[in-house]
Amino acid sequence: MMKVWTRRGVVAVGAGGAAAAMLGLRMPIIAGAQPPPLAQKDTYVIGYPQTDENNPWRIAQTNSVRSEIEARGWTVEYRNAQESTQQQLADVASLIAAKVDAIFLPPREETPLAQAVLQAYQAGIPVFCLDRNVDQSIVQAGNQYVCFIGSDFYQEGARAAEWLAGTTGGQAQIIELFGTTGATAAIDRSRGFIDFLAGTYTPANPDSATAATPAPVAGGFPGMTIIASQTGNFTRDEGRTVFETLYQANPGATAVYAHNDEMALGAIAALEGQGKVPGQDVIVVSVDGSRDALQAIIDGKMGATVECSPFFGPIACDTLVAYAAGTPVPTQIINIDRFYDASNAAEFIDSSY
Ligand code: GYE
Repeated sequence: MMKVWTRRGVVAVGAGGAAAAMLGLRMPIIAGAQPPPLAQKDTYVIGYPQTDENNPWRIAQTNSVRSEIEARGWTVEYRNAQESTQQQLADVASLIAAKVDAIFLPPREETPLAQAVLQAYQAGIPVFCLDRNVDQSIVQAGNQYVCFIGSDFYQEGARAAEWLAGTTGGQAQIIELFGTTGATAAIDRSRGFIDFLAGTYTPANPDSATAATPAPVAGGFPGMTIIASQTGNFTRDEGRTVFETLYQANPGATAVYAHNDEMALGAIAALEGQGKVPGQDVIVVSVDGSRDALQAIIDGKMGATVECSPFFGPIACDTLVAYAAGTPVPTQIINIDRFYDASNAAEFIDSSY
């Protein structure tokens, strides 16, 4: 879906809306708002408030964004919130105060960071949301910020469920390792997985439709049950400790669905620590496509992982240049991702991160 901007400039937020934003309340979308314009320049200062650097996916994302910005002779104002939503809010505030030209924002949690997007909008700084999105009941792409660039997480969840249903013949007792609570990637990966198993998954996004998009299965998979679900915060350590506890309480589990590879690798370590054979006693499926995950697939410990590309640098910078030139930019730009299992992990491991 394309959205064309007419450069009508920024529509002011009413006093009531600003007060509501300060109180952290949800506020209605400002109809007819336009993202702040961006001048065409030879060089830009880009604010990049990263969520954390605690896993290979994040490090790969930062390297991609930073190296692309620097290759163009632009400047990056980098911040690292170290997994704190409060810190990321403060980081965006500091980038607004520094009057950067634009912000590439990977929002840690979608609702709190919507307020940060609103503040950038009020300050006249265009925001491009990378990899995670913000709460659309507070701000919207094409209105208060330029666009969302990232994967279709809902589809990722469905693809993981489809593979698991096929591999287990529709019979599984599943432990779900949830990503960061409040993060788009976690919320939608969970929904897509649950909906596919329930038979209610319907491809939601025409922009990510490919031959690999799971077809809805009428009636779903009644033999597949999520017996426990808890956040492991997208990290390997928490994935391991949380899985240990959940598996002790649910020794009949036959599968793990982790919202990212790091937590899946933590679960694999926990299984091995308990004398179990991951890939046989318990089937593991996750999302990302990191090097360690592809190696675990080659080793037979992980069954499959849905790719979620972290390489945002070129697409983010190209989109910014198009926006500055007044070229129509889609309000969402969806990455088309691969799927890795035993059939292709060896082929792609060298290009992984
Ligand atoms: O899957 C995970 C990271 O938001 C898509 O965040 C991203 C996710 C990614 O920490 O590994």
